[in-house]
Amino acid sequence: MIWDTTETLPREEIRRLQLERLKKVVRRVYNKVPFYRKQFEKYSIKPSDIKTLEDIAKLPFTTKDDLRENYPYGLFAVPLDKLVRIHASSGTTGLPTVVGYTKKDLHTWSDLVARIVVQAGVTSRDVVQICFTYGLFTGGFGLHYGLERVGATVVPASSGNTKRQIQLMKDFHTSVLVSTPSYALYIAEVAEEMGVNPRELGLRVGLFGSEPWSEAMREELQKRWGLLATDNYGMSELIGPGVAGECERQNGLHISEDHFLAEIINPKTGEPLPPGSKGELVITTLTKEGLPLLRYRTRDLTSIDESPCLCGRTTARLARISGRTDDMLIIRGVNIFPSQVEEVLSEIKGVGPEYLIVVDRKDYLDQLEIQVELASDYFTGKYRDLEDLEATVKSKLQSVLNVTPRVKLVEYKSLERTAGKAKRVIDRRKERK
Ligand code: DLL
Repeated sequence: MIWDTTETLPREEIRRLQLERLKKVVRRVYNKVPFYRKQFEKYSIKPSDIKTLEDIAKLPFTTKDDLRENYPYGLFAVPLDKLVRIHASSGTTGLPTVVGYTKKDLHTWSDLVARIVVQAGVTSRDVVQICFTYGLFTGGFGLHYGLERVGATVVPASSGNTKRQIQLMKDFHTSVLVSTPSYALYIAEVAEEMGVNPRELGLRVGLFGSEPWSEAMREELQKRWGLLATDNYGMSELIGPGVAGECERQNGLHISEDHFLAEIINPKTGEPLPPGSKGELVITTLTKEGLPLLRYRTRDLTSIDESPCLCGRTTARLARISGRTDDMLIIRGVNIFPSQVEEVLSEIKGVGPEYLIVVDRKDYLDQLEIQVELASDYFTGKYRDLEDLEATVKSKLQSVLNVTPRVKLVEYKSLERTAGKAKRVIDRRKERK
């Protein structure tokens, strides 16, 4: 099913709509947001300079630092009395990023989330358990209102208290799970510990997002739960969940292009890259009233595919997010992404999907340790086998990363699980300075 007819517009129509909306948002921020007015003056640009979609490259980028420097409300384009909701991102480094919504923004947001849940196959007959935190994080409330818009029966379970989550699934006949992919895996582990086979809980769709994951993790989730695991992408600054999501074909995340104009740039030079290239995703919000953003640098690495999808939607699709520019670790001068580690591990039998990268510095030299959990069914009882497995993991990681890591095999379930976004990296080098 398709939620909204704009999802199937011919591409020229989408581009026409985008240009009309781009011109409008550029004029609006110029008139309403002093920060943007100053930026335009600094770069000697006028709203009238935007005549085509390509002209967007004339505009300066907006960054997370710009939001922080204008904390909390400095970039808002409406007075506070027009805002009806505030959310904020956790702010692991420094001040949180604050975002605000007008009534119309909330309406749009619910519609955008409705699109992604419908394209994943959710209907009004589903009972949907939301295991995202309800609060300043956009995941809980974002999915909640979109699912209600579709008419699904929402169970606002929030995250944590995992045994209770499983009990709720059983009692309420939950058919759809909303969570981070790592939490979904953890719930399955806890269910198995309780003697419950997750497959017998009868869930049919998983709406997973908010953190990077891999195809191997998708397969694992589909196998453990017996559901269709779909990916969806979003970001608080842009609106929250609902920016892009997979359809049942699981072949890229459809971008709601009538509301977001997506570009891929070279993260080093800021140059726009041609369609299909991999680089940093930059998004301009086309319809947001409360906090419109021009060319927002997401720091997420992906590519865009404009070819038609078998589902009939014409919107361009994002490839799975493969990492963040700021996730990149530089170890002894070599660039390393956590997703590379995940990919290597997914190809080795005997180890599970959970890992932790620990970076430290000793005698001015970077040290890389990768802790890898054994798979749940790994048991031979022979020390020699463990040694062999460790050597295999080490040599495969070494050949892909071009750095020699110390590999530490750890017991199944010994790495920390979280109910939110998984933590894959501990970098102790900062403490050493
Ligand atoms: O995570 C919004 C969201 C909530 C999306 C629920 C999907 C579901 P933030 O907390 O602001 O917003 O974090 C945004 O999370 O820049 C990505 O790095 C990462 N991220 C979000 N979705 C995905 C995904 C929400 N599907 C940041 N795959 C983004 C990979 C994702 N990374």
